[in-house]
Amino acid sequence: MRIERIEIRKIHLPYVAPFETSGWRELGRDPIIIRLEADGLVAWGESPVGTHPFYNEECTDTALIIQQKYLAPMLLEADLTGPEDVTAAFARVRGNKMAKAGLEFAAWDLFSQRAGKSLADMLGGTRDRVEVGVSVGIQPNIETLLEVVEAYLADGYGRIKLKIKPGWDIEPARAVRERWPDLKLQVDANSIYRLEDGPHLAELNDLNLLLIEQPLAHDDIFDHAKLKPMLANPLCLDESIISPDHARWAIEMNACDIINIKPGRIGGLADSVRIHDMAQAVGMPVWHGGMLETGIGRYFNVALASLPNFTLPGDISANDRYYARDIVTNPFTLNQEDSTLTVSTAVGSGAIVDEDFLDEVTLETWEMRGR
Ligand code: OSB
Ligand code: MG
Repeated sequence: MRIERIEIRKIHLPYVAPFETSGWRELGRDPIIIRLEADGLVAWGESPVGTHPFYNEECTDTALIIQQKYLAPMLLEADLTGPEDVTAAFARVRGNKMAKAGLEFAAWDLFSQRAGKSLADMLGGTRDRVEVGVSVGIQPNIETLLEVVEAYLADGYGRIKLKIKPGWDIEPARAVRERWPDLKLQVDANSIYRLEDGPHLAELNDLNLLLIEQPLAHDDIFDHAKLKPMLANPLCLDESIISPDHARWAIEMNACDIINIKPGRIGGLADSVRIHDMAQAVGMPVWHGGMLETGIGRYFNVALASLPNFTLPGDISANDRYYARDIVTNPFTLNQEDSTLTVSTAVGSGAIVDEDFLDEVTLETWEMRGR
């Protein structure tokens, strides 16, 4: 199949509340929304890039340039037999995984529509609901943190992740654990610590955490392997796992117990499924991370998380935890009885785009047509 037209938009959506990690604080997001036309079909995707290059090396404006100058022309040149061909079509471009992923997601939507199947079926999903939690940003003080966590628990979320950093790690985690002894609780450091901080991180050892996520550098695997024996809580990699090879290296080096899969960070769904399968084969659990996706990206997240080895709750909260108004007319709502989202059974990704609102939040639009 040939793609006939590619439309790329930079948008802005404000969060319902500021989001703060060990490395940045932001009030909203500027992701890239992709629209493809082919064979009389319209398909959508999202590059879940940050506005600034503080999580990984990409940001909205670099992703736009890479898409416009390289990826869109490559995609228009390709004769695709399936969505799996997109990764190969982009292989000459190094890195830039989130720029690639938005286009690859749209190709999955396109081919799912053409096959008359749901995206979850196309990917090999096996469950109709996926368990989810909330990623709670750094708060001004512990009293506020306990209130914020309590409100999410009252909403029906059954798993909480705390963002941590030096000066906001052991005490907040301990305070939440003491207040809710049975809560599914985990922490995420977003690469702020060094190997020398191992003994400090070991102070979390008695808190019965589901996992500790990416304590060391964003591009490190080696030091994580050295840190792991110091920690009683399972060690999970996020930032470092950017390809199936990186996952294999982490597994072979015994650098983690668990892998966080974000299809944006990995460059698409095809390689995310490969990592899922590789981890499953060695008995390593995976879970679905989040990049505060809009409603469009969220449909891809939920479909991917329906695969069998996603056995820990995902950072895939309901749309209203992020945005007062989202760019889809069918946002996800939380199933409060079991802290899940329901996997779409509609043909394609399932996202129904609110094109009027999308126009309102669009900052720039660019298009390219095939020959
Ligand atoms: O490290 O998991 C992360 C958001 C942006 C960048 C990195 C991360 C996050 C989150 C949010 O933790 C998860 C979500 O989308 O709810
Ligand atoms: Mg993380």
